[in-house]
Amino acid sequence: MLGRLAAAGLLFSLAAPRAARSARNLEAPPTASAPVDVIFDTDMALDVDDVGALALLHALSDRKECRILAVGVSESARAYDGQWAAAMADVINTYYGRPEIPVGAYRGPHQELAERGHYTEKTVRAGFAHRLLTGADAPEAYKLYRQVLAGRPDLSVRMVSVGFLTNLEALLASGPDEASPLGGVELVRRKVREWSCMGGRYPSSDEHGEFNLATYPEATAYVLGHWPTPVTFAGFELGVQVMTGARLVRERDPARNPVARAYLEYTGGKDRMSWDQTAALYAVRGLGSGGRPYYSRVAGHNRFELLVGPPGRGPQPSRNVWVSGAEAEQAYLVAAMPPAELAQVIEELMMQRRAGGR
Ligand SMILES: [Ca+2]
Repeated sequence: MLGRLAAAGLLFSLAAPRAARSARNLEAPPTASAPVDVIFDTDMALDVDDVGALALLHALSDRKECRILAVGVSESARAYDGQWAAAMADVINTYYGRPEIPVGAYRGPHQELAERGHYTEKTVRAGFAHRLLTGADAPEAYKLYRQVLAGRPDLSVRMVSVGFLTNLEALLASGPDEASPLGGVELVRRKVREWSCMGGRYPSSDEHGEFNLATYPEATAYVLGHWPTPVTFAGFELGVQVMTGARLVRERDPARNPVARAYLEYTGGKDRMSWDQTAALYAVRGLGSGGRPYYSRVAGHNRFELLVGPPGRGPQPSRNVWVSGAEAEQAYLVAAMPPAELAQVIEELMMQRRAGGR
């Protein structure tokens, strides 16, 4: 592994922050004082923490802390995972009483992955109400995001991504359309306040990268090189310590609650790491809530490097490296409470009974 790293040549690196350092720095993290508008971008079928994150956002919506404007699936709708992920997202939205939340899908090329999200197919087929049957029927996510962003006040939307950056690449690369005369970068600059990204490892990954950033490395390089707003990263090392799901499966009925069902299908009832929930929680509550600090942040920027690796199957090798700098518009999160306490905060939201439901 080390030999491969030493032999790897740096092809190019991107991701120096381009946004102007102005009032939009990271000194004003989100607070719980007003509902936070979020777009949730997910690779839901590959792991179950995406389900936990979307459930958490619905719980926070029931508490009037956020609004979910749209959900986008970052796996290609041409492939198994993307087809079922979109239906799974619709199942969850419908369960929480928000079937109107639009669900979009990525339509670009599919990166073949060894693991497949069978839990989504099993849960969707288990009889939970939903209208969207497959990602193939969903609108293209970046177009959906353009529509949603164009209709929102300036600097009001928080983007939450907990999977691949395929949709965000398509959004940034998009040109004017019927939704907006603005190009993608300018539309994001105008409408998005901050991007909360589960991706990368901090202060640096090895040459295998982190799954979300490394599976579509060209998309990652493009997005990190062009994203025009503050970004806060929740890294692998944060969520890997935060174990949730077992209590959810024990105390909620998997026959009635699709979140519990998805966890049961994926984990068999055991706890699972909570990578995606850490980013979703930050997007809505910022560094803490109710006088309880969840996180602290390390300022700087995330340098993403595409490496020259041995020819073979799979994506090009990549890694991320944190470059510290107090004036930067990016940060990564560090837990400010013991992982078990953060897990309790997250799991209680995942378990929160839906408004008017059981
Ligand atoms: Ca994910």
